[in-house]
Amino acid sequence: MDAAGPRLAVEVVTLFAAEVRAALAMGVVGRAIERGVVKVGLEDPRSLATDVHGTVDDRSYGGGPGMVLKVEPLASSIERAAARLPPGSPRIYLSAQGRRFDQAGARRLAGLKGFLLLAGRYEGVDERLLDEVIDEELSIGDYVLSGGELAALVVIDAVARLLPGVLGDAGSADQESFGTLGSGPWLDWPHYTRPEEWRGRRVPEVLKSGNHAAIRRWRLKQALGRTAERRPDLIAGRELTVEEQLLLDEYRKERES
Ligand code: 4FV
Repeated sequence: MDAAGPRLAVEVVTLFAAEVRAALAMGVVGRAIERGVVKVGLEDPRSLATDVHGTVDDRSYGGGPGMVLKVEPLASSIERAAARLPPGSPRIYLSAQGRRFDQAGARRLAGLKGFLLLAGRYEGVDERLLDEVIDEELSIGDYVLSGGELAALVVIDAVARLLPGVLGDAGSADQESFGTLGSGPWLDWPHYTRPEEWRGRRVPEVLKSGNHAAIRRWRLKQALGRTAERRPDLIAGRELTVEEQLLLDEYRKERES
């Protein structure tokens, strides 16, 4: 950790601190934490439960299945963890009711000095906690998880990759899906490595040509074509450059033939 401290400080409030810590120790995120670029703190609300049993959940007012996380242990854990973060760090609850998390959201969080993630369990948390101490809700997708931990790990991974020095060569974060190749958040182009031929399938000649302009053009064409085919919602309403429109038309013609 250099004197200036971490580039990004994250606090995760979770009942499964050990599991989150273990999952964070993988790959580029694990290295970013080792190198002190990212600092991740963990806070377990059970340690702040007010009764001898360490109770953090209770039955739901109004009845119904499942338990709800109690407001007191969560509020004090959030406030204790937030005290370790740079002032103004947003407190984010991961839930299916949240704003959809995407690459633009990852770029926004990567621009901050710190943020707190609350990982719920059971049916969720007492709504008053969200009203009182949570700044925003984020969702990683329209499905219900049994806990917010996996969503918290998704957010930390997507954000950490955007921090300077975390990915091998600086440019690679830009040159990915939803990166900034050309004018838009296009899907990724196909990747190949040795062998040159596998089960009669050859690596596209252009990629072995060494002609970087032709390679860039081929990759942009693939990114545009695959985006138009698989995620037309990402292209709809976007102003393509003249070159991009040409490449997309070319891609479509080649697909028809
Ligand atoms: C979720 C999602 C999600 C809510 C109750 C965990 C669950 C339990 N988080 N995107 N979809 N969270 O389903 O982020 O607390």
